[in-house]
Amino acid sequence: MTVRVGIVGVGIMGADHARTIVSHVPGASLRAIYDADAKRAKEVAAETGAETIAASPEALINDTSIDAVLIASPDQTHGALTLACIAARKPVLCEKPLAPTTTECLQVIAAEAKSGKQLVQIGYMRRFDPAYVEMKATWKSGALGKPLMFHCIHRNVSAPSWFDSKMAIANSAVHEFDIARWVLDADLTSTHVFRPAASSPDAIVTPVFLVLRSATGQLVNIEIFNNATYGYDVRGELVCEKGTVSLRSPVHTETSVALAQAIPYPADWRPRFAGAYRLQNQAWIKAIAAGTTGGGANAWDGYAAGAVAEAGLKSLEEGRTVEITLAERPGLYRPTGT
Ligand code: ISE
Repeated sequence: MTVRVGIVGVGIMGADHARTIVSHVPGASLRAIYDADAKRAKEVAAETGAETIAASPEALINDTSIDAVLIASPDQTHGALTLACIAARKPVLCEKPLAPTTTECLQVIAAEAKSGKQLVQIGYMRRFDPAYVEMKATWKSGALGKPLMFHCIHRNVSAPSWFDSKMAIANSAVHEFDIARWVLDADLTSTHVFRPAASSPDAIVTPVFLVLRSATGQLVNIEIFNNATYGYDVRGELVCEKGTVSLRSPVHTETSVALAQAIPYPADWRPRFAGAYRLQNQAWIKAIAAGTTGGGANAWDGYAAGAVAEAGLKSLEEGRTVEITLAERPGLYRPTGT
């Protein structure tokens, strides 16, 4: 069976997904794309060979020749489009975050639980990244003892001026929230957000530094620095009773010249997580063809990361530690971390 995919939103991430689907995902075809920018849609269709350009997101979602939908439109559209996919009973891979508010996330959970079938996967692709997979397997093997602390660093080269500290939490740190829950097998129960003083009055650098606790007692600290300038750099070190396990980024070469040795940094997340995106999309399509769900983060996980983000935004505003209490999990969803 070929799974015919439609992609809503072909900006940076949607176009990347389109390329991944056509080049690296056996059993999938790119049936249609939609983008609010018609010129962009045409360019991506020409590049990827997408069969048609849909007139609207709704037309794409309800098109009977489309089996599965990938949502990569702006964050604030995710919730409503995911609900439309559930109403059409179509499997959907929605880019993170599931929705900007937990109220909206819970609407998706309620609709999916009512449909009785898991249709939603969230694009928290790090769960497929070999380095994080190995990190989790290493502590689970018991060789390092129990985890105590998880240090997470997330640096981007630059971000637009509207990408403020709130966006750092709602759009960037959500990756860390999800992967910390997944690696530790535990929900996050409180957060406190700190910010360094601005280096100058007009500085656009807006790093945030979060300290969180997990339900099983570990401390997690997260640095998000979206204007780090030197490269895209994601680091993680899990400190356990008898040792630590750290992520290594996939690099292929190092250069020695002019009395220095250099290892390159990617300009953004796409090269760093290319393997994870491929594995995620392959698993999604394979599961759809088999009539099952694709593993990865489900709608509940999307809600849980959203709840941490909401608490983080509150902490940013109020300057205090904010507790995180999750709603009751419907039976449709597997326990945290599995
Ligand atoms: C972006 O939306 C992503 O998802 C990237 O993975 C992340 O590194 C970046 O900070 C986000 O803004």
